[in-house]
Amino acid sequence: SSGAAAADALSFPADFLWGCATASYQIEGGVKEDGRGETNWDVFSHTPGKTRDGGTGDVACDSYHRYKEDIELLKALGVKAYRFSVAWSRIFPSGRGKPNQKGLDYYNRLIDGLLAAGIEPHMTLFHWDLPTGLEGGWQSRDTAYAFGDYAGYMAGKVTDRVKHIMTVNELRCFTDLSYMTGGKAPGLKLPMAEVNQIRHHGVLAHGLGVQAIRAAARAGTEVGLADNPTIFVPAIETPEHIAATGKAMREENAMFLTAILEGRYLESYLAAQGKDAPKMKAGDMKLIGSPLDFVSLNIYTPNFVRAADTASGYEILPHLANSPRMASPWLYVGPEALYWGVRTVSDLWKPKKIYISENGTSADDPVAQDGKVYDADRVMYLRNYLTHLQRATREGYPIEGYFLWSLMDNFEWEDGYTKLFGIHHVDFKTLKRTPKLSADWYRELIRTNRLV
Ligand code: PNW
Repeated sequence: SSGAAAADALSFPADFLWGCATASYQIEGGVKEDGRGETNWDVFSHTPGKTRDGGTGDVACDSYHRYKEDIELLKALGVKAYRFSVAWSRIFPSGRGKPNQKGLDYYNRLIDGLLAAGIEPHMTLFHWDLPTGLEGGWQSRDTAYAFGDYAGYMAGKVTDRVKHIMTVNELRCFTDLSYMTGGKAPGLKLPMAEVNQIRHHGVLAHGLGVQAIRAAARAGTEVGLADNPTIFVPAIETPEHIAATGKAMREENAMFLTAILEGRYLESYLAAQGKDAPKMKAGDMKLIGSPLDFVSLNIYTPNFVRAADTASGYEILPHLANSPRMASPWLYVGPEALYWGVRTVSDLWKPKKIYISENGTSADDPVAQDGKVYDADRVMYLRNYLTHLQRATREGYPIEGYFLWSLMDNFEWEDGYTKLFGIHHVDFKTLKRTPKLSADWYRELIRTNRLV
């Protein structure tokens, strides 16, 4: 793992953990089955105009019924690990109260199936599908406590078999993009005082979750989170721009990852928010800063930064209309993001272990005559990004593994089914899964443990 010398200039460390990632609402379907409760995304996706072409997760990839096929896909790829998320409302239909055994049974079947196939389950507890029974959603501090209770319950039930638990996925997405800019459920555009409070409830939920998991888990359980800090890349790889990159990383993520890894809010963040700064209770920051066993990063897009004579000491260079990007408008191409994401997090906060919990791309490649998708552009994207991750392993950064987003085409939130990230094509009429060219490429990468 960390720092192990590579066999040659293109190899990954021998025990590097290759995986694929998915999330409950994006793949499961079965939204009314076995007592699952309603979530914010059920409501949002059924509200006209909120998702592209009115897409919903009602059926999605039907993994609630086809999880055995998903495990077969994973086996055929040769991955060692699978990152999936638990639908909170299958376990506690209204977010708290009496647990629903049938919901838990589904995840037990999935976990046992993965283990039988020799695949490590890496479980995320919250990937945005919030039970609507939790009135007020993330606006309510109570939601953070409900999350802690749910996290502790799950840890008690699964840590005999699940050794890696992530509390939440992508703080910025379920706070800012949901309550400030409003593209994601529940689609609100609130004033900053409320947004900052929601951010605080998000990081507090994570901290309460960590504590509850530690209290309930078997020995040997590793706890972390999957976050998507804004990733910075030095405009030029010189000491001054590298220093500016670290500053930007810390400052621009002050309300999320910096708060979690330092157990405090930076003065600069609190000062900038002024009267809109979050209201805290005694002990909150200690909970938020609960020590972690690993940090997982979802990395897609770079932001180039230069040292500058500004108050902060840096300037973030804007993305341009013709900057290279993939099928999703926000997905700018910058393979260096994978290296610099790992390096800045490692240099700033020295976590014991780092994982890439998501990386991948949308692409528009059509189904060819022979029924296969030849997504050479996705292969190009992955090969380039992984070249830079391999550099991080070579230089001894504690990067343990990589989860490709995503195992298969799925419900891409407000983009519905118009932006597809899978390395397996899913025919959403028949639900048949077919490996794309990128799946063949990933299988070969895993087999050789070497860039191909
Ligand atoms: C992540 N952005 O979302 C999520 O964790 C996945 O559920 C999702 O399917 C995947 O990436 C692809 O989108 C993001 O605007 C959504 O920068 C938007 C952004 C980043 C990540």
